[in-house]
Amino acid sequence: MQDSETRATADVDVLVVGAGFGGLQMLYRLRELGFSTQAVEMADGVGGTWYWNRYPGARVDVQSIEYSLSISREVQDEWTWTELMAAQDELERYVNFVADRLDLRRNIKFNTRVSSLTWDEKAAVWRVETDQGDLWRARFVVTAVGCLSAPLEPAIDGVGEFAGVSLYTNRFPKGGFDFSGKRVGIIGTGSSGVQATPVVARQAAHLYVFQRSAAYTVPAGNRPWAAGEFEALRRDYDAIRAAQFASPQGAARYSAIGLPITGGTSPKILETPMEERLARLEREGWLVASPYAWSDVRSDVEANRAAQALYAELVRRHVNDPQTAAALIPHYPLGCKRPIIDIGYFEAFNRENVTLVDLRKGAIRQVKAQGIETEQGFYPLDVIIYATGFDAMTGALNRIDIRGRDDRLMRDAWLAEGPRTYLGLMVAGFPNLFTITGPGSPSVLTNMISSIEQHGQWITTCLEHLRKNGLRTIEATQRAQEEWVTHVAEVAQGGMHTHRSCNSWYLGANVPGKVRVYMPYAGGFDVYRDRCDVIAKGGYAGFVLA
Ligand code: NA7
Repeated sequence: MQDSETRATADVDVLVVGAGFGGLQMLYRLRELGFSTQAVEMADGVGGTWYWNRYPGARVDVQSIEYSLSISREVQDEWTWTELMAAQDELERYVNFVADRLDLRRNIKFNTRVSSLTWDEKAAVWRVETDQGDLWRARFVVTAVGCLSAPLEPAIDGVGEFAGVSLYTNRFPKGGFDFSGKRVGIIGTGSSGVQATPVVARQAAHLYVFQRSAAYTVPAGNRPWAAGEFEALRRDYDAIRAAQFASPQGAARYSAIGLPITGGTSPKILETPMEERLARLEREGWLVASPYAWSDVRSDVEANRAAQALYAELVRRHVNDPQTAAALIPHYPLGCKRPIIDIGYFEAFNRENVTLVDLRKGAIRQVKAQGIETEQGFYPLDVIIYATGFDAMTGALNRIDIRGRDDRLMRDAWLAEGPRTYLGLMVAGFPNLFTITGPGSPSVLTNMISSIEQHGQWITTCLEHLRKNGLRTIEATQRAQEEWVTHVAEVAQGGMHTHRSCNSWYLGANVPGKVRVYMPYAGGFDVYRDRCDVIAKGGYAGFVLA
């Protein structure tokens, strides 16, 4: 008998890294097609994002009915969503239901982190090693590691010195935390901080919100279903899915920001007299401050400023204290960062027990045993919640030692130049390795589930093609990759999201030293999907199949 080092055959056809939505749907598709599979998951349960981010107020920003998998008719028919946009606990229950109903757990190894993936050129297999000492040999690897899954440790001095309780939104304790009677500080006002603030405010003795950049956030418009509403939608699932997969954002009924997209047909704000802008504000409320409410605000700096003024007006109308309201108004372009939707964020600042600490007036110096010291003074605290974000899009991949041809480490090139992929699906020099919602694909600019499923579908079709034709490897060509990287950069230009005054995690700007590259593909999910289909149907142009 040969040992695992010298065995010529692979242990599994496909190894899947991660058991969130992406990993689970991949496992299911592969198993249905008769591929042997193994998934490896860091957590002790399924769910990925919805396993880790169990902070108070965590909720999806797309309608649940579309933020759900279409892979199984049974799952679709048997699961009932209770409200328009599900909260974390419902999403976690759903993803567990999927894993059980489709009997996926038997192929998942939990509490295990993939530490390295090494391409064995001679045997044409990936050697997969984990922190638990496992070694698999897999013909193919599919990474389903998530785009916002590598926590960014707060770059603040003294974090470890705090004598109270430190909590992190991106790995919040199971069972929650009781903030009653506590002086709580929350650092970060991205989506996580904005969602957590009103919920923590209702419990805590006092909540201090430490804000470095103000957020563009609008009310989520979440609600329970009206009687019979969900059942009617469920009967219409086929049409909803079709519309979802054909749309530019992978969402049929609502955009990823929870607001209807009017986009190109909207008027130009700069051609709209002030009285009319304000009249629209009265009629439409926060919708008027969506980057899609006007056709010129996403590309024209002047127009963007005009829309910012409407947003500022809305903030002032919702926040009682004028100084707090002024501090809650962002100083960067609308549409630069990922839009946020909230439930009662601005109203939380009207509570007696909530204080906004505007770090633009004096930054955090350090965390001390008893609280947070800023340039404006000291804040004694019992609990600190860090809502400081992620090393987005590349972080989770770069934390694995991925060695391809010639022992090349994937992160070496990526750390120097930014991510380089072909279609966000494969990387030249790394054969038989697929990256679900990898950088260079629409991913975070879409309903994530649509993107995850589109990649899952494309990858399984590709694997079937290889099997049918007796082919062993597939690899992106260097040339196709370079052309794709150039194209991704081109379509990203011209909007507020790449404007020089914009710093977002899309650009890697939240991670010290990270190369400034706009990582997702901004050309539209529909356009991208067609392109992927054409490439597959045309015999995989830009790939070498051997
Ligand atoms: P985000 O959106 O990256 O937000 C992180 C927040 O933390 C943001 O307001 C940051 O301010 C702030 N931050 C980070 N480091 C610090 C320090 N050192 N001091 C003060 N403030 C800091 O992460 P989220 O978890 O909220 O959301 C991530 C995505 O998940 C979100 O877009 C949704 O798609 C779901 P900054 O803006 O950098 O000035």
